[in-house]
Amino acid sequence: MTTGSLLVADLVIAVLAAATWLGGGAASAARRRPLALGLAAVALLATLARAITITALVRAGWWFAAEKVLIAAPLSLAAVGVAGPRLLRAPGDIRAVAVPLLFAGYATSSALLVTILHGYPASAGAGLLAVAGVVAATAISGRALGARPSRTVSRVALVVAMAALLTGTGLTVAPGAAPAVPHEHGFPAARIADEPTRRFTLTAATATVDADGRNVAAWAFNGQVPGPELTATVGDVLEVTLRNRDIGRGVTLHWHGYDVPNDQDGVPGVTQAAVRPGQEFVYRFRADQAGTYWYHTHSASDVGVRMGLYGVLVVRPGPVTGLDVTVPVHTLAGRPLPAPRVEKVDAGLPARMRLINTDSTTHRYAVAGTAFRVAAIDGVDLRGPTPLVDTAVLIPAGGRYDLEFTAPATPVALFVDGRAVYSTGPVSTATGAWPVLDTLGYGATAPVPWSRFDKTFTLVLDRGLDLRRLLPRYAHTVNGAADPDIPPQVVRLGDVVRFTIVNRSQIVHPWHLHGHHVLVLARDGEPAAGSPLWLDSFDVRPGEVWEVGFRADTPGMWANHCHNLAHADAGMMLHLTYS
Ligand SMILES: [Cu+2]
Repeated sequence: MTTGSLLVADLVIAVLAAATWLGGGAASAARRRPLALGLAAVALLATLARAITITALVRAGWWFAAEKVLIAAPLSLAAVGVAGPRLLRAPGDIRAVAVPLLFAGYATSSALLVTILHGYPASAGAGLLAVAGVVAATAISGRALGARPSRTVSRVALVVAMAALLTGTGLTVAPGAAPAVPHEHGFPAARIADEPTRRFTLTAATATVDADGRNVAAWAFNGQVPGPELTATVGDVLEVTLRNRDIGRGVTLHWHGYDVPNDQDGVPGVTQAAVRPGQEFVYRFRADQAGTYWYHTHSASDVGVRMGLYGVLVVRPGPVTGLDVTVPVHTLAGRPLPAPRVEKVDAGLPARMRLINTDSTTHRYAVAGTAFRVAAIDGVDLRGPTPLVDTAVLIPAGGRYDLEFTAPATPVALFVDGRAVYSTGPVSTATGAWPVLDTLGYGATAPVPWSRFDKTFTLVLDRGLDLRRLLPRYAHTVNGAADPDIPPQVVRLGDVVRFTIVNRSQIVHPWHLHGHHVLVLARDGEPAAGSPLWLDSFDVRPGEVWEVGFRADTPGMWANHCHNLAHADAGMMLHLTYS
C-alpha cells in the first residue's frame, strides 16, 4: 500500500470512528438500544484499526504521523478507555452510556479536525485546544442529558483552553515574513552588446481568440494564445520588450526553467515591479542553455497563465535538421489547446517533439506508431536514453519532455490524455492502458556530483487553516505556514543544498524552484537509478518524499513554489535567498 493510500485509509477510518461514536451517543440518548450498541461496536473497531494505520504512517515518515501520534492517539485511547468499560457493563438503561459515547465522539472528532485544519507540524497549542473542546462539548452534552454538572470538568476545560491560547496553536504566530528584495545587480549590458541579439516585443492585452473552434475571452501576447514562439540559438542574446496594454492585474515574464540572472526572473515584488497598463520592461539575457522552455506571466500568475499569458521558448544548439515540433498543451476556457495538427513527414527524417505542459495539473502523453526516446527533460539532455514502445509519459505542470524518433513510413500520432494532438497520418490506437515511464529508472546512471550537503531543508506540503489574514482561508501550506509567512531558505554562494519535499496532502504538488535545476537524489527512500535528472518541475504525489540537491550558484532571491498556480496563490510559495 502506498503512503498516499494509507493517508486516505487513515482519514476514512478516522471519519468513520468519529461518526459512529457520535451516532452511538445520539442513539443511546434516544434509547435506541440495538442501534446504539451496533454503532458503538463499529466505532470501537474503527478506533482500534487506527492503531494499524498510524503505525504504518510512522514507518513511512514522522511527517505523515506527527499529530496523529501526539494528539489523535491519546484522544482515541481516552475515547476507548471511557466508553469501552461502560459499554461492556451493558447497562439496563442504554441512556446511561450516552455521555461516554458522545465523549468518545468528541475526542475522535477533535483529533480529526486537528489533522484537517492544522496538519503538520503538531503543536502543543493545537493539542490543548482539541482537549478543551472535547471537555467543553462533553460538559454541555451532559448537562443537556440531565447528568449532574461537574465543577471539576468545567474547571479542567477552562484551564486547558487558557493553556492552549497561551501556548499558541502555531496558526496565529507569524514567523518572520519573507522580505521583498529589490534587485540590486543589473545584467552588465556592455558585456553582451556585441553579441548576436534576437529582439522580440510581447504586448499583453485582453483579446478574443479561437480555442478549439470557439471564440473565447483571453489574455494574450500579441493577440494570440499561446504567445509567439521565441526561438534562439545558443550564444544569442535575447532581448524581449514586454508591454502591457490593458491587463489590470499587471504582467511580467518569467522564463520557466531558464536559469537567468535574478533580475530577469520576472517575479513581481521580488525581482521587479509588475508591468502595469501603459508600462513596459525590457528583459535581456544570454541564451546559453539549449532546450525546451516556456515563458509566462508571474503577476497574478494563476489567472494570468490560465487566461493565456504564456508561450514557448526554444533554444537550439544549431540549425534544425529534420522535424522539430513544439506542443505546448494548455486548457483555455475549458477547451484543449493546441488544435490537432496533421503533417506529412518523409520517412527516415529525425524527429523531435517538444512537449510542454503549461497547465496547472499533470497531463499524460503517448506517442503511437513508433519507438521513441525521451531525449531531454526540462531542457536537460538525458544520459543514455533507451528506446520505448507503447509507453506513456506523465508531464507535471510546467514540465517539458523532448521525445526523439526517426520518422517511419507509417503514420505516427501524439495523444494527450487520449486526444490526438499531432499526427503524420491516420492512427487509431487506444493508449489509455499503456504503462507509464518511471523516469527515475530510465537511462544510464552517473554518480551524484556531491558527497556532502552544506544545507538541508525539509518542506512538508499540507493544507491548513490560515488565520493570519483578515479573512481566514484554507491555505496550501509548507511546514504549517502559508505565503507570505513561510520563512525564507537562506543559502550562501557555493553551498550544496538538499531539499527533502514531503507531500502529506491528498493532492499532487508540482514543485518548481526558480533559478536552479535540481538533481533528483531519491524518491521514497529509493535512490534515483537512471540517467541524472536535472529538473525544474516535478510532481510530488500524495504520500511521496523526494530528495533533490543543487549547488547554490545563482545569487539573488528566488521563488520556490508549487506550480499548480492556484496552490501557489493559496499559500504554497516561499523564497530561496542568498546571504
Ligand atoms: Cu500544489
